[in-house]
Amino acid sequence: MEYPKTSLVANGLMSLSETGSTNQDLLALADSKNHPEFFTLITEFQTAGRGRLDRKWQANPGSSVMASVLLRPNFKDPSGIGWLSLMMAEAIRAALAELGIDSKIKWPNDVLVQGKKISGVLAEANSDLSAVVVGFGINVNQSAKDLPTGSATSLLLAGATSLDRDELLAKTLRSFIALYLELVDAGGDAVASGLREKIIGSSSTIGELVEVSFPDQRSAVGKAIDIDEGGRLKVVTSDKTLTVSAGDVLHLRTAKLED
Ligand code: BT5
Repeated sequence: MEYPKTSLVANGLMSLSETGSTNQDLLALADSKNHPEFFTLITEFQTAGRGRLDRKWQANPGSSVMASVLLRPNFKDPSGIGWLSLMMAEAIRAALAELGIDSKIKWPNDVLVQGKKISGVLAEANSDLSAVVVGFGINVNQSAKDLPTGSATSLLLAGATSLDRDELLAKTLRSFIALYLELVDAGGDAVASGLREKIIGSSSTIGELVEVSFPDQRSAVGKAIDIDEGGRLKVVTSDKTLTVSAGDVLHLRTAKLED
C-alpha cells in the first residue's frame, strides 16, 4: 500500500509488505545513525509483532496500522524518556478523535474505546541508548472474528468516519511530532510542556480501582490517583502509596472487558 499522506509528515518513510517486527527492524537501523528523528517504518503484516514482556501483537495482513518511529531524545531532564509511550498513546487518541472516535488512555501504553483495546504502544531503546523506537499497532478494519482477543476492538467496530490507514497514520504522526517538539522545547519536562496534564485528562486509569502486576510477579490492589512528573502511576493501597514505573494494570471494575 502507498502512504502519500504519511510521507508528507514523516521524516522519511519505509514501507514493507511483511516483516518480523517494525520495532526490531528500526532498532537495527537506529544504530547506523543514517536515519533521522521521525523516520518511520510501516508494514502490512508482522510475523513476530512484539508486545511488552515477551507478549505478541497480532493482526492480519492489511488490517491495521503497524508502525515504528525513530527518536533520538537528548533531554536535559531525563524523566522525559519515561513519557514517550504515553505520548504516542495521546497522539493516537487525538487522531481517533478526528475520526469521530472517543477513546481513553489506559496506563501505561494502551488506547481503549469503551473499555476495549484498539491500540497498543511499545517504546524500546537501542543498544547504546542513543535512540528510542516507539512502535504502535492500531486496529482498523478487523471484524470481531479477526481480533485476537475479546477485549480488542477496531476502527470498523467502533464506527469511525474513515478507515483510511494512511490518513490515520498521518494524523497520528502529526499529533505525536507536535507533542514531542513541545517536550523538547521544555527540555524533557512533561509538566512544563503540558504533556502530563493532557495525559491525565485522557486517562481512563486515574480514579479506578486497579490491580497492578509487577514484572517480578508481585501484585497489589489500590486506587490509581495520579501520574507523577516521570510518567509513573501513583496507586494508594490499604497501607501505602505505590509509585509504579513498570507493570500491568487491570481496571477491576471493567475487568470483564479486559485481558
Ligand atoms: C502492547 O503490548 O500493547 C504493545 C503492542 C505494540 C505493537 C506494535 S506493532 C508495531 C511495532 N512493532 C512491534 O513489534 N510492536 C509494535 P502489551 O501491553 O504487552 O499487550 C499485548 C497484549 O495485547 C497481547 O498479549 C494480547 O492480549 C493483546 N493483543 C495482541 N494483539 C492485539 C490486537 N491486535 N489488538 C488488541 N489487543 C491485542
